[in-house]
Order: sequence, then structure tokens, then C-alpha cells
Amino acid sequence: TISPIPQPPTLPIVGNAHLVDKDLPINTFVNLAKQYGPIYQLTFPGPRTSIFASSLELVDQLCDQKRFRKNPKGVLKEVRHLVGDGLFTAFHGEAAWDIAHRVLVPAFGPAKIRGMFGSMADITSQLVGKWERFGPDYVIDANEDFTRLTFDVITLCAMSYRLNSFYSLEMSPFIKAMSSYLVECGNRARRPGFMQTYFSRTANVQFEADKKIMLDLTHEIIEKRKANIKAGPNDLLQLMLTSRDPVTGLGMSDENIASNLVTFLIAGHETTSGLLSFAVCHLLDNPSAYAKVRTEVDTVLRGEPIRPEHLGKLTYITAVLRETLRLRPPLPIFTVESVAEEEIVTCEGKQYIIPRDASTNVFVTQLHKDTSVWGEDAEVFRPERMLNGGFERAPVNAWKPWGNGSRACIGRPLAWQEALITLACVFQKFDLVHNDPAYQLSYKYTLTVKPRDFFIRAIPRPGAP
Ligand code: MNH
Repeated sequence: TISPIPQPPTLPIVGNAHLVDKDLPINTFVNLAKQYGPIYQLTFPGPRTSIFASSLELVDQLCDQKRFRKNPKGVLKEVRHLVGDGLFTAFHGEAAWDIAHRVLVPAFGPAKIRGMFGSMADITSQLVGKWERFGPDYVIDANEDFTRLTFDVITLCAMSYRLNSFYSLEMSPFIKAMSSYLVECGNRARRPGFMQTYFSRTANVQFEADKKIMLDLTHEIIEKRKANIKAGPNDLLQLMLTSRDPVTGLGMSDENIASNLVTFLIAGHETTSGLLSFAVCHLLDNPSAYAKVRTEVDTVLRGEPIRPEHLGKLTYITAVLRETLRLRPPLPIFTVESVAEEEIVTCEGKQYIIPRDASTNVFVTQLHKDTSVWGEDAEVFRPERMLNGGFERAPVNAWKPWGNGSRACIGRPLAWQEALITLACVFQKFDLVHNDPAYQLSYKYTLTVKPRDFFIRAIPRPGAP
């Protein structure tokens, strides 16, 4: 027998939309998971059905690519207004995804990522230099400076373009445009269609203006490169402009190249800066983990500038990053649909129907707190659980910060190397402290989550190189 999927009471027209916190939808989804359990659904105007799944048992079924696949709906479909059939937002079966995927996968291989080490260390030294010069009393907005870092790294590594964010007090117009654009994508996905047309004129004008800011910068970079393609550096843009897909023999279209560049700019920095902010925040709240990071950095780097061969020895920092991605996945949700018209899933002995036209959300934030996997202290930040085989022993689908299968994150190795370099260099040079010792972690939400109003100070360590 089939059970109905648990759902809070609905209202006419809006369905469950009124329940969702406008600033922090994630908080609503967490609270509903506590109230309704590992599977529940919400109805939004459209009408669209959103199913939320948060136990390992369910996620094991949703990660079976024969039964479920990524196919953008809702918010991600709104983001297509900007990045079309780029890798992140391509529909299932869209030809441009296969071509771009085959062309780009080799670009994220170990040797290529190693080749980006110098660029990453360069930008990191700008962050460290800024904090050194502003001194111990300067209040650092951690999200802002980590966003400067990750944004400058991705533009430098993807297209050899220097944004020089550390030389400007204002955040780049691209970054401002992007956060307001992503928030509006979320609003659009929740608004009924008629409200979109008639009651959201101001938001629509802003939406188009934000899009123009992002596309103008991208096209400017592409045009400059095309004008001098022969002398171009060996980066992602060059590869996209000059490679042919080994299977079809086709190149990537200009439009698809632009879509993927903007995709990298967006996907390549929001998430990574969130990871860095959360990692630092947890370390400040956990003196013993903080001390272990410091000892590891001093033992491995021995007071010298970081080199590629250090990275593999940063075992404890690796555990810190894994634990941070567990407790605070920057992308709290990824969404799939059933391959067949409907699919039956099992949860705690009951059976539920998942229709293809529902948005079925793998609620990663909740999955990562499954006590049957992580134990009773699942809500506690404890990097040690990732050490000594702890990470490897966890079931394959228990830790999904990168998404699933063929549509999982292509930028993983890039983000990982960047995060290792940054944490090592920052803790080598500084003693970090909360600006407000009473700070309580809460979220800021765009499409990704970050710590809200997270301010720190960086006190140079005596004797640091
Ligand atoms: Mn990334 C897909 C998380 C860093 C480029 N990324 C995904 C997905 C998750 C994700 C989750 C799957 C989304 C979905 O199923 O809808 N990504 C992260 C996290 C970090 C990250 C947590 C950093 C920490 N990502 C990066 C970086 C880049 C990047 C850096 C680029 C250089 N990510 C992508 C692209 C995709 C993706 C491109 C889409 C891949 C595809 O569908 O083919």
C-alpha cells in the first residue's frame, strides 16, 4: 500500500508558500523536517510540488541514477535566464551539456589543478597582505574578504583575468549583481505567474539590470581573448574556445562558452567562500580543533611559504573541511526528478509515490545530521570523526556536499586546493578572533548559505614568517 507524503495544511492559491521564511527558507525546511520527518512535501503556486528527503535510506534511492536524475526546475530553471544550457543548469539530455562536460572534465584533472597553485597562492597572499596591513584592530567582514579571494581566484584560473578585488573597498559590481539576482530567482520560483507579470515590475527591472552587469563583463573578457587567441594563456577559456569534443567533433558554441564562463564565476566562488567562512567560524568556536590546525600548519610548513607538496600532508585541515561541508553544506539542497513517470520509494517501512513533475529535493543539510550514520553528536562540529578512516567508512550517500553522479560538482578539486591553501596561509600568519565574542552562528541565504554578520580580527602571530 502507498502512503500519502506528509504535508502541512495548504491555503488557496499560495499552497504552502506562506510557510516559507523569505530570508531563510532553509530554516523553514529544517523545522518542517523536524516536525514531519524524513519525507514531506510542500505545494507552491503553479502548482508545483516540492518533496524534501533527508534520511540516508531515502537518499540512497534518490542517488540511483537509473531511477532519478537532475533536470532543473524551480529556482535553477530561473537561473537559466542568465546561464542557459551551461553545465550547472542544463536540462537532462541537452546536447550542450555532453559536449561541454567532455571538453571540460580534463581541465579539472590533478595536473591542471596543480598548475593553478601559483595563481591561488598569489591571491591568498593578497588577502594575507591586506589583513597584515590593516592590523589587529581592523574589523574584517569574513564573507566579504573570502568572497574577494574566491572570486579573484576563479577569474584568474578560468580566464586569466585579474579583478583585483583586494585593491578596492567596494565589492565588485558583479558580486553585488549576482547576489541580488540569485535572491530574485528564488522569489520568482515561489511567486504565482500572474504576480510575476503584473506586481513585480521593479524587481523585473532590477533582474534585467543585474543580468546585464554579469553578461557585459563576461562578453568583454571573451571578446578580448578572441582578438588575440593565438597568444592566449592556457586556461579554461582558452580550452573552451579551441577544443573540439572527441565524440562529436563539435566545438562549444560562443553562447554556450559565455554561459559556462558565468557559471564558473557563480558556482566557483559563492560556495567556496561559504566553506571558508564556516570553517573559520567553527574553528573559532572550538579551541582544541583550532590548536590542532595551528600545530599542523607549523609542523608541515615549517615557517616557509606554502608549496604544492605540503597539501597532501594537511590531514587535520582536510578533516576540518570535510566536517565543515558535513555540518554546513554551502548548497543545502540538490534536486532530482524520477526517470519514469512515477517512482515508488520506501521510507521507514512505508511506500510513497514520487511523480516526475515534482521537484524532489535531497535535503543535504538534514541528511548530514542523520544520527544513524554520524551518531548522537551529529549536530556537533568534531573534525576527529573524519580522521583515521572515519570519512572513508561513512556510507557512500551519507555525505553529499558535491551533489550526485554525472551531475556532481566539476569544480571539487579546484575548490579543495584553494581552501587548503587559504586556511594554511591564514593560520600560519594570524591568530584569528571573533570581533564579537558573543557571536552566535546564523545563516545568510542567497542560493548558497553563509554565516550572517560574521566579523573577525586577525592578530599577526609573533615570529610568523
Ligand atoms: Mn560546484 C555542481 C557544490 C565549488 C562548478 N557544485 C555542483 C553541485 C553541488 C556543488 C552540490 C551539484 C548541484 C546540483 O545537483 O544541482 N561546488 C559545490 C561546493 C563547492 C563548489 C560545495 C565549494 C566548496 N563548483 C565549485 C567550483 C566550481 C564549480 C570551484 C568551478 C570552478 N559545480 C560547478 C559546476 C557544476 C557544479 C560547473 C555543474 C556540473 C554539471 O552538472 O555538469
